[in-house]
Amino acid sequence: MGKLNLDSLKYQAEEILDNHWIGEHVKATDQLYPHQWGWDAGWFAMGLSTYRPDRARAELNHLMDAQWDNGLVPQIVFNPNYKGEYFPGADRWDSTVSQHSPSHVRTSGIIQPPVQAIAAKKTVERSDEKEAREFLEAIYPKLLRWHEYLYVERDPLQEYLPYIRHPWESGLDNSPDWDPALENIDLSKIDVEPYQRKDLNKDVPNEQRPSDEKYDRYIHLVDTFRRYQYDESAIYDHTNFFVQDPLFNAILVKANQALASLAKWLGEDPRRPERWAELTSLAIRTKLWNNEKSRFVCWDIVANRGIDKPSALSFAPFLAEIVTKVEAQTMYESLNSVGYCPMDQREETCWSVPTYNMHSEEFDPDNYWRGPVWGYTNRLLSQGLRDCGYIDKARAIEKDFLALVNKYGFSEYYDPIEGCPLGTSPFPTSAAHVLDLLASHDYQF
Ligand code: 2M8
Repeated sequence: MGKLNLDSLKYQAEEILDNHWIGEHVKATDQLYPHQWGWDAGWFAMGLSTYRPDRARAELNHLMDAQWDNGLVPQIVFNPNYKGEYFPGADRWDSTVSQHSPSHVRTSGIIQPPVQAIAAKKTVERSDEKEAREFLEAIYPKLLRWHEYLYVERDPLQEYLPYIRHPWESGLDNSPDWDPALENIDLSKIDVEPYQRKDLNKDVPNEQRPSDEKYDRYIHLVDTFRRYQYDESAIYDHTNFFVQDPLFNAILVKANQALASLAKWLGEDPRRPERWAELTSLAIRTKLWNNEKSRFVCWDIVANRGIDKPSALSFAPFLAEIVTKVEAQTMYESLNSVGYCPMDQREETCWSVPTYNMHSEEFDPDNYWRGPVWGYTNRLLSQGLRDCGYIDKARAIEKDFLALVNKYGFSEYYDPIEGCPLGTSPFPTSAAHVLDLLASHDYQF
């Protein structure tokens, strides 16, 4: 690996975010995702806060301004200037059918992993005190309401493990983790209303995107949510994709901890988010740990069974230090094995972390979330490893991501064997990951 010029990476990353700044927020990408995305907004704020905390605050404010009055923070806030460029767009979602959606802006009717409180904490830490306070006083109640929505509307079993009801809510859209639960939807009995994908034949080869068969199921879910006017209990009665995801919930634990410390900073009572963090940690450990396989799994609520897949998502509980020392060591050994590119298998014969075990049948090095290395998962896992004391492994994962970006540019994702860039490029979220990473640690590569 050649020497990494970290100053140059920082400069390039800032330039990408600046070029995608459209006045109120970062456009997720020029072609493929021309709107504001919920969890990307959080990652953008983490990156922007390292050099333009004013923009980090604006990014989060723009997203939270589109919050529904039941607390839902949408996966997409649509920009009317790019109408027709993304599918499913504002018309297909038609958020106006919900009594809870905002009237001044159109959004989708699903969510994404709740990274925003974590982003708000970093933004506060990197802002001037006066501006931080003004920002936090306005955004804190909205963040609290967002987490409350997850526990009130998304946890009908009252297990403190909010569910996702669409694969897009996980952020890891077509991970093999969702395949068994998607099979609960019997396509032979459904006429999906006609649609035309907008993600194909653009700047990304079609084989790197999810299949048409997957899209039929995705769109069927969207249409059903709209038909039931985004009423959560009606959706619960009439659809059958409900999954408790360890990654989503580990992020929620971390976000609750961030919220609790923001509460203290403001002089508010931190006990609700603290309690949520404890109860969700406990629930992940008790319900989602598969003893036989020694790993965390997703839980399919409809089939009432674990979905045991060897994906990067199964290591997520590192993130919130949910594991015991013994479980952590077992997970570490698995994460540092040949299926996920171990530290001793270098240089450049593989890149960590593949999002799916490379020795599994379903592994695909080039297809979206079915194998490639992504900044989101690298960032989350390395943070978790650091928190659990696995510093060398964390640094190896961070170094791999920086080296991939250095060698191939700021791509959306990368082939874990060849290392080559995949998806769209430049990808602003990868730029944000790099900025936050460089601001968080001192490297001597
Ligand atoms: C991808 O997801 C969107 C749907 O949300 C899509 O494929 O159209 C995912 O990688 C997701 O994690 C990401 O937030 C989004 C925007 O970057 O793109």
